[in-house]
Amino acid sequence: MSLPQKALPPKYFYDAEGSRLFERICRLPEYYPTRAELSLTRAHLGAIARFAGRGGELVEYGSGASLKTRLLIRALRPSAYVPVDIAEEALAGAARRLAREFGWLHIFAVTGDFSQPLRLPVHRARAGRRRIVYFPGSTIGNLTPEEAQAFLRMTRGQVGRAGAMLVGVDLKKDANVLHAAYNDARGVTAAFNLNLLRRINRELGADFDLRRFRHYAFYNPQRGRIEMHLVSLERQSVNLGAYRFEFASGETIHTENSYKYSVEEFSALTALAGFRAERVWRDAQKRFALFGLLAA
Ligand code: AVJ
Repeated sequence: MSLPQKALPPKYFYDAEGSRLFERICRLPEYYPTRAELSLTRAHLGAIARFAGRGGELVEYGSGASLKTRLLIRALRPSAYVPVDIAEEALAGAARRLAREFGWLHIFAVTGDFSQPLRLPVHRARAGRRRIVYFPGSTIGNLTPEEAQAFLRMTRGQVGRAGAMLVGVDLKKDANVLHAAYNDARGVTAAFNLNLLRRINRELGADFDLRRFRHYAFYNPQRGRIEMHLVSLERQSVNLGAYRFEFASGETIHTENSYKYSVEEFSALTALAGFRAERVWRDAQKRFALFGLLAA
């Protein structure tokens, strides 16, 4: 917040209310990624299961217990399922529901920030169990390509030589389609963005006036990313603990990037991280891709 371009990391969106708002985003008609990923997962489930192998240890970063996770658990029959998420409540609820639905499944939920090297519980029942890291939802799009490369490299270390990774990636497409997805008619994305300020007010005792900030999202074609900002509607100052932040009229807080890749771009990125993009599955409209990565 002290930098010339004020910015907040998107991982802080996901308090209980933010997690609920995100679930609503996923059901919006304009927000195609969730449905596109679900549809490609359904369409290619058999091939995905053959690629990942059955009976391994399935680690999932982010994204709670969605429909596509259930499909995968049913198809892979993993020996253990390790969901990792920063949103504690959402994670606990999801793990409970999965435990009820899949009585045979060993679940080890880990509350944590997977952008940092994380220690995963050691419970591999037998040596030789393969570890599969599942990173769906295009969450990797929140990272810059440099950060994404470092993250993939870290994950490459976690899965080892015999392991694999499944990564969901949102693809480059008509900027108007992208624009609509992050500027929905019902204003749910706007509420999701503004909720970050409400959270800072509540948890850090700041005095952001939400009526004086507006959601602004656009596609930046040079960078290949959606940028979300909160625009100050007037000149104002905000108190946050011992700090005081001045805003010029029109000045923004950059709250999120959502990178979009071509298949070639993302394949090249994985190669720089020690992976090989062995398989790429896409939905019928080629909006979204699931990459099956093996150690190079
Ligand atoms: C959860 C990061 C994949 O970038 O599309 C949705 C978050 N932000 N609408 C995305 C988000 C605004 C989402 N990810």
